[in-house]
Amino acid sequence: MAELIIDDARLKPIAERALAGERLGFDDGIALYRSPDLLAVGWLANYVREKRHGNVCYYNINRHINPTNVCVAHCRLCAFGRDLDAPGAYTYALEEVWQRAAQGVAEGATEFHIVGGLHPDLTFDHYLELIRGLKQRFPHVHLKAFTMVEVHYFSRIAKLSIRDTLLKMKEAGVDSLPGGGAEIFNPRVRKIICDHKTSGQMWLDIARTAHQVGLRSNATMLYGHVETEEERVEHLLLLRELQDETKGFVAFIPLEFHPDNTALAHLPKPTGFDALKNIAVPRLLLDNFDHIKAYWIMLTTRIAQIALRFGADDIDGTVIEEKIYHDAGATTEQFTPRAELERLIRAAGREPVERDTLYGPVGRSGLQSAPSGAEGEAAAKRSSSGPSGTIVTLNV
Ligand code: V47
Repeated sequence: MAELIIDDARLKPIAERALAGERLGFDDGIALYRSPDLLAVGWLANYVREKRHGNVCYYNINRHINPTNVCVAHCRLCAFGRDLDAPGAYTYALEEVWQRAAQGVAEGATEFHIVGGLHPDLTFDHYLELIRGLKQRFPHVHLKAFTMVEVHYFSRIAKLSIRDTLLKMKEAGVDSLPGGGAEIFNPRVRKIICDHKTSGQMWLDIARTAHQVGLRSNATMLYGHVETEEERVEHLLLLRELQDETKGFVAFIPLEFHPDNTALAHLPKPTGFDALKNIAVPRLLLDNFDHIKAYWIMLTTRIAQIALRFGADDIDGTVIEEKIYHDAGATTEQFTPRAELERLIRAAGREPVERDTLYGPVGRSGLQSAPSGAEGEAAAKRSSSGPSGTIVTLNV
């Protein structure tokens, strides 16, 4: 019998509803964020996580490819984007993209994660050629390519509707979309951290259209800069509302803000407490999202590992050559080999399962397949540390 001891009396009614599987609301989200009782919040999130996924923790073998860092958006939150003629600006020729992809395949990648800057001169056709070239050379690799912000930009430069832009991307070989560019949807925050970028409403509209044309996507939230708790909860509930409508989101990834080398470098860095809260609270509010990722690149592998007991069921992938966070001062490695990801997962008492981008099984010898649907539920029930019963004790 598992026991939850709550130090913060305000959490008790929320705990009871979370344990009963009831949907939590705006005020609950605020109370969870404001509560200093991190262990109780994390315990609840872990309960929900184990109910869905048992002891399994997912990871994938992927390769990030950032075709250009030239960007016209000039977001204050970003250390990656450069002007065309600025020192450090780069744009890969298509051959270079394909070479990097071939290296990823040699290392076993099942996914290419492709995002880049909004380049003033590259055409939409160039990006379509990049995708076609990848699909032709590596037909078995899932192409998770271009954020809603890039889709918006492509639609403007190609003078196409969002729907037609997405359809052309799909036809060229894009399989799904990553979750970046969401930041915080609230316009007050966007004005400070990414003025001129696709609005929050537009991001959601593009995600809806992507899901409608059969392209699933991830969703993110960038926390730890100028946003309030209310703005975080609002962001999460907007995602939940859209997920109710489309069921198109695959995973949610909380992204911790890294201020170094950005125009917001004066802001204090988010803390470990923030990191775990921003895994746990989304797990509790996003009751219609299957997966919460602890993105080790920005959390560090140490915090990402702990997050596997605070609501996360996925530690992302091997990554290989991450640029966006490393330009913003991330001190993590750019690559974590499969054996090390598995070691971290096992050391947290979880069972590593390699997945593909959409959480399907990856058939490699010696590796388990990712359980899904009824199979996943059965795995959760079998799990030794799955939630077995609960006593809620108020310790005040
Ligand atoms: O959109 C940019 C963020 C995102 C900074 O879908 C920054 O599986 C912190 O979206 N500090 C890109 N964050 C990363 C991303 C992502 C990562 C992992 C997995 C998936 C997925 C998506 O990174 C950007 C922006 O929100 N970002 N600059 C910075 N200085």
